[in-house]
Amino acid sequence: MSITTEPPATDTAAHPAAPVSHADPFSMEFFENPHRIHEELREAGPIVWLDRYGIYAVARYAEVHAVLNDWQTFCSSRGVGMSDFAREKPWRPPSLVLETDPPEHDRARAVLNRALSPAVMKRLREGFAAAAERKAEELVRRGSFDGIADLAEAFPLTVFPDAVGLRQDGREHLLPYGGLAFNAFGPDNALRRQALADAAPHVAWVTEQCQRENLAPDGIGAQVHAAADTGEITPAEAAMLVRSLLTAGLDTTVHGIGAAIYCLARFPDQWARLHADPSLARGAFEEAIRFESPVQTFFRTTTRAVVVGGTTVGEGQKVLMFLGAANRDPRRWEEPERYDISRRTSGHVGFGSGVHMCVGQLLARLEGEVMLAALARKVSAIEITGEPVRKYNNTLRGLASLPVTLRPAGA
Ligand code: Z7Z
Repeated sequence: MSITTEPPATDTAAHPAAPVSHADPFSMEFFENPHRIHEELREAGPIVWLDRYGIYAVARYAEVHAVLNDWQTFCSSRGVGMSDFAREKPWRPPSLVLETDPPEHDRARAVLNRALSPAVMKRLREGFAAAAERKAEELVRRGSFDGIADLAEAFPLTVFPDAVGLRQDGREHLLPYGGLAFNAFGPDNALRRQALADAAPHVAWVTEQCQRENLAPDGIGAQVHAAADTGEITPAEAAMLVRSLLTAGLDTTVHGIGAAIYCLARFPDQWARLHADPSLARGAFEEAIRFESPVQTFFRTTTRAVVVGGTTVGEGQKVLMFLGAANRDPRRWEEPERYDISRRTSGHVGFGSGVHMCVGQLLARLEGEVMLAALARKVSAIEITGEPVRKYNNTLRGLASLPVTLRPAGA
């Protein structure tokens, strides 16, 4: 491993500076096609200096994985966006689980782990599968539709807010709020500024829904609040953890399901395999997470000087991790550009890695699996019938629109 845990030598000449890249990974051009620059960044070296922003970046699997798994050196408590909370005021009160380090992190994490546990998934599965079945029937009936609005967004919106226990009205704030939070991790660019300029009504609604009295008594949100009854967390902390669910729980799964549909439409042989054996749905979803990496990037901040790939990185430096580049690093993956639903995907960093690894991954996988399985049983092929339109976000990679037509099974 090219990350040492030794303090760096005092002789800085012993550690050459990182190669420099002028790339802007938060530009529209980059969002259109990140893959070529991902390769350049991987090939440039184990760590690269992005001079446009004055930050370090890692794009190879080994370094991304190593940074994610060393929270002592690469902390989250100074923010996981470009902004350093030690220097700049965060746009909202920091998350108790995302933007903290152990031991504080672990207390919040334990509550969310329980609220999103395998036992909870077991309770949700039947209802989610039935909702997926109804959605698949509707889409087969329509034949042609938008794979993003009518499927990737529509399905999570029918199951996730109910599972959390949200009221019916106002749910239209959820996707804009998620979009805002994920844009806010980026630099002070037009995307981030616009998102913050439009934030107020979404922030107000989400904040209100986090209160215990606004959550159904049998939902995931109420379960988080129940942890306040034992004194494990305070009522105010419970509301903040519900905010985490609402921030990170919807846009991410929308992009995951969107990625899977986009992959399966571009690789018809893989749809054929899935149609022949719908039990491959979970693998098809997981491989789409690796292949598209809906969460493309986020940051850590160094707590001390550390040597990464031979370069000394000083204390208090932002390090950008390219999850999407790591998930297609040929040093780690065989034929990384191939979408293969039976690939052994374990170890991909699409859900992160280490102590902060996605706490909602079981819920995401449940949604992805049941939706893909329902479609796989009813549909023999899916065809892209119009130009896909990309959605621009500083963190999330996905489409705004994907016109598709389904061929019903047996037709
Ligand atoms: O706790 C939170 O509000 C929260 C927000 C965003 C938790 C996690 C995330 C997140 C998810 C960040 C995926 C980056 C990637």
